[in-house]
Amino acid sequence: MTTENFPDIKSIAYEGPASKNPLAFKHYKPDEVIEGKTMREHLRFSIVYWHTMCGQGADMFGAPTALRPWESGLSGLDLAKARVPVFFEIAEKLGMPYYAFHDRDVAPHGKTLRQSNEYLDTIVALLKEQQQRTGIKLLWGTAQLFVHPRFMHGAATSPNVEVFAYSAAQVKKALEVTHELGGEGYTFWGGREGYATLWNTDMKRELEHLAKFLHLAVDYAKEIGFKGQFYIEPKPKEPTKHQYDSDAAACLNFLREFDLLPHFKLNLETNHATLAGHSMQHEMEVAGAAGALGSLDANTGDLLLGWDTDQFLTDAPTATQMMLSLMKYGGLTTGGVNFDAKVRRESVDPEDLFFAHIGGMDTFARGLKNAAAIRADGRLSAAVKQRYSSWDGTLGKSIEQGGETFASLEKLMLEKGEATANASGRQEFLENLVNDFI
Ligand code: XLS
Ligand code: NI
Ligand code: NI
Repeated sequence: MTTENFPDIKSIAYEGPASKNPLAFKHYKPDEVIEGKTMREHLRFSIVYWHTMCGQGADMFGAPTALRPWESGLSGLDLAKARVPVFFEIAEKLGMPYYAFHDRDVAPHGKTLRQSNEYLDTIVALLKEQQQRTGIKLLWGTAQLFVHPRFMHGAATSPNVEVFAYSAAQVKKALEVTHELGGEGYTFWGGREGYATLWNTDMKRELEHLAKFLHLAVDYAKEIGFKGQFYIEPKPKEPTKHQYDSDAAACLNFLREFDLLPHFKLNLETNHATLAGHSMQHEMEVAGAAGALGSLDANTGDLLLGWDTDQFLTDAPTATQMMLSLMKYGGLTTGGVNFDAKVRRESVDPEDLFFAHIGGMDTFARGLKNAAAIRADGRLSAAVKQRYSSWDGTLGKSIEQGGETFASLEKLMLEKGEATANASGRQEFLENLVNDFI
């Protein structure tokens, strides 16, 4: 690196819970071993290009606010080039093992598809150099199929067949560059794959087109030897009023219906879960039970604002729930804890990017430690096991193994006359137990 953009900020170190240094980790100690793996290996933190480098603090009522001295006077490809070393300096100082990007956040839109591809190639060469210099790896790549006006009616679900074709070409290229950069995954978030009104929408046809599109992507990945994990990222609404990938259950149903489940896992986002009227814990349990828990977009919404505010998660109880579900289903293998999160519009200074990520990383580190302690204690899982213990007897086993019919169960209950009395669910007892670890 020739010039440092943050000369006053050194690599962020672990100083422990008593530290008063805002540029230090209080909980994230990358080499600390928990349940046989280091924290670094458990959490597989990832920083995103779009919010970190492209987030300018604009909202639908207001202009950009962010102060980004490295951008001054630059635009287009020059701006794109200038952002690359800044991004990697931030990522490296935070000790991020991974990053993620959309094609059009790293490189600008060209006048034609060919020119866009050339711009992308130019930047990918720089990303590659930085990956080699720092050892930071690509968690996943993706194509931005939602900002440009051509995607106003959707990309793969557009009624305009040439937009489908354009989207295919764009994803083809995005897969190629993800592969070239050694990306460990590729994400589909259906930015505009949904509808604004059903009066103009053939939903069945749109869903079939979306499935066709994903199959073409799977085929092309095979063709070029890309072995990374494919993810689909649920979100219920915004920008469309109904997104087809609305929540984990809807995504799983769609993937199953169209024979895509063997090729996809879910990339779950905390803020999307709550927009869907679920907790993140719920979404993780749905995906985990289906063997499809792939990766996490780690952020949070504001309960008093009903949209995707993409804030950094600083709530230890939520992080604890998330890490408990994650560990229950075997932890992260290909995915990561990906900070799809942005600083607030009022947090205008470059160093706010550091405070934000440090807080997020510490919060997940706390969640991890809390979850490991709850697991070591064992009372929570023992209580769940106990709650189902009637199923471990002769009758339960026989039903689970297919040994009973309605008639045999009727016979049994006519003889008994009434089911055994129910035991307490102990909700408050268990809430108190969990709280003892937070
Ligand atoms: C938007 C999504 C998006 C995806 C990547 O709400 O979270 O950022 O993660 O396209
Ligand atoms: Ni996301
Ligand atoms: Ni989001």
